[in-house]
Amino acid sequence: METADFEILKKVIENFNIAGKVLSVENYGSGHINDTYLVVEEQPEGKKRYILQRMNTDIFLNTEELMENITGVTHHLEEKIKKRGGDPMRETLHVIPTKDKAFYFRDVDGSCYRMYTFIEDATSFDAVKKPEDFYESAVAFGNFQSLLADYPAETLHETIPDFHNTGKRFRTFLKAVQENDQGRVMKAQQEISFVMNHEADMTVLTDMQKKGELPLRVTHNDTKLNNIMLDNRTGKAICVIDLDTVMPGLSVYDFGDSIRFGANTAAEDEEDVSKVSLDLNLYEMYVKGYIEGCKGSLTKNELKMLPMGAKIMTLECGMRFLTDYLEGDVYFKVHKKDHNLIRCRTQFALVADMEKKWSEMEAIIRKYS
Ligand code: ADP
Ligand code: GN1
Ligand code: MG
Repeated sequence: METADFEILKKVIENFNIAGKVLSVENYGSGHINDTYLVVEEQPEGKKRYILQRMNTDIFLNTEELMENITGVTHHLEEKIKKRGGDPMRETLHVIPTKDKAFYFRDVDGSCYRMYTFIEDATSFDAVKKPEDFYESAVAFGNFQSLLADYPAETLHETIPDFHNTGKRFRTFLKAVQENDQGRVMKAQQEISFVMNHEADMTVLTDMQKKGELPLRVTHNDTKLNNIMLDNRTGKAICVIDLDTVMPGLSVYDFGDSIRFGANTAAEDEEDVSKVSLDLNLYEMYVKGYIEGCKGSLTKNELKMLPMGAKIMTLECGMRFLTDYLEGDVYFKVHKKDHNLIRCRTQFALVADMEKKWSEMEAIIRKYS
């Protein structure tokens, strides 16, 4: 990190209600949305670590509402964790207020920052190392949904409207193709055709929701494996993080997004698509864990639509990467040339593989329902 950036961040940190002297600030994690930093501070009892985030205010337009959601949800979780005898300092995120008792700090240039206590002795994985870890993450995401089942959903702000409205995202995609602002359409012909061939899938879940066939619940909506922390010692998933998109949604979205990311035999940005496939063993582990974590709350229709959730979340995510590629990489962080196009290709290869394995995917759900 440049010295100038370090000095800016040090000044930012002075506004938060922490006591010691800042020793270091480093870029941290591999999220696509916020700028995340690891802060190390010297305190009388030793070194203490924090997470500092410059929130993405181009994506989350209302910081006040975003932080209201996060503090509301974390307080609710804290109470539940205390009641079951857990350790709320490790099992949920903790927002550190500013010296003015606000939940975030707005700098003179408009940048908005928040701080969390660092969850120690735990790791967030970018890929599944052991199948048991994936199972643990499933239990924890299912559990997260159960813990929020009595959260007053009407008090939650929609931090990104229509986040998983796949039909609306399809229309945005069509507009990006039509406008072809960056002249990239020619390079993405095959991927564009893939989306067009899947038009019929786009509204399947939202139509069922509208008809009352799938219930709205308080869901996480971004259930990537690296949005969960696993205890280094016990291997148990201890804390669900990245709560920016906790909003009313469908359980099949949460299930589906985890499968999209964690049950892929390749990384989200693998350049060799022949390495991409759905690992049915990991899929089965996740099905078992998620159904257990949801503690019998999933309806017949929800269970039946879990494979569709996996397919639609993967299709939607690929379409979002493709749209961002066509629009000039304005949404997701990119780290190399054509990064969003590469990511889109892995997602569509995974959709295609799911289609081949559809009957197995359905049979596994029946086994655990
Ligand atoms: P993004 O929205 O950009 O994905 P996240 O909130 O997921 O940002 O944070 C990025 C990464 O930072 C996470 O994947 C995790 O590794 C790490 N992280 C975030 N919050 C904490 C925390 N409280 N304790 C430890 N690590 C954290
Ligand atoms: C983003 O924030 P992060 O990196 O955990 C994105 C998700 C995508 C994911 C793809 C707020 O997740 O919706 O599925 O990238 N989050 C937002 O990896 O758009
Ligand atoms: Mg994240």
